[in-house]
Amino acid sequence: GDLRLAVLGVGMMGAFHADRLSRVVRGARVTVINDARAEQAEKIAGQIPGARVEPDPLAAIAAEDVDAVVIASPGRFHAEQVAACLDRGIPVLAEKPLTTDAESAYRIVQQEAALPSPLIQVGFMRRFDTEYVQLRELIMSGDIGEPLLLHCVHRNPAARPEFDSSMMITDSVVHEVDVVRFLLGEEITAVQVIKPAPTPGTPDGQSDPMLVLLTTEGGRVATVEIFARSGAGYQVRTELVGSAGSALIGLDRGMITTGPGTAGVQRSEAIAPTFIERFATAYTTELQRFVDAARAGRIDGPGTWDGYAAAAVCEAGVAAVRTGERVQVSLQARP
Ligand code: ISE
Repeated sequence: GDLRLAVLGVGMMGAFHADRLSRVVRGARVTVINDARAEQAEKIAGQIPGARVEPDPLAAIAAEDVDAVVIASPGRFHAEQVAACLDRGIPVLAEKPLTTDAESAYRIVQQEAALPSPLIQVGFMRRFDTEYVQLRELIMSGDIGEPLLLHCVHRNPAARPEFDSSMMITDSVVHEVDVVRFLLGEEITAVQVIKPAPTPGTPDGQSDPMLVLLTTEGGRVATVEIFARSGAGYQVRTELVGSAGSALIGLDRGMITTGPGTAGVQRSEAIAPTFIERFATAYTTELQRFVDAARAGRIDGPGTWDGYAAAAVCEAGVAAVRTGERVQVSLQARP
């Protein structure tokens, strides 16, 4: 029968997942909705036929009418909720970050490694985006030569004041951390952060934008420009420079218009307002992959090790923001 899911945390992301799971993804049914805000839980459950609210996240994970869990609660709740899913032995799609620090993420790695088979898929949805997949295939084909440099741009239009420089690393740059590991197929060994003059609206004591330099095992370097508050649409681009050419992904498709500008006739393109529009198809593919794998009893896709490695790099990144130093990343043994 259908995979019966609990969705924990129904803010922007969780509400989107719950909707897609109930209306678009095949073989899935949302039975339980949980959110720390009772009103929000009621509102979302009210939009999903057959879904009920469970106010306690651990009770939602334990519920009899739940076969698998999607965790989209704030990152600080992930460690406990993911562990509870592993305790019960049911599959879990955990939104990024897997957890907020390397130590708790590694505990999850160890807990999962002791099970007969992996149960966690981590929400690195860019791995399901057609352009990232194409870029990876191009690199693997060798047609672009040796991959040398990656330039990543990640601009969010706006953010709440609580979205500080640490969260810019753990919640936003974490995607580039995974993209670099995914595209280059090697671990990141050091992180450095440069803090340009802040954009207006940056909260006191915070840095927005930042330039993050990621160095890999093979000595390759990725630059990441991160804005929480660029003021101008959602823009995520990645350019790979290889020894035999370069490739750029992430120019928004959508409507292109031409019209008069200050320098004559200019061409303009529509920009996705948020990550929901930009990555809608990737999120749906991600959910379908999780549901298919959970029903087949074989979880795949970005896994716990990817979540742990990203947490370790981001922990170093947060230290790099604070100290201004280049911070080394060292990973524990892979089980
Ligand atoms: C958000 O949580 C996401 O995961 C988006 O993909 C990212 O672009 C954004 O910066 C994060 O806040």
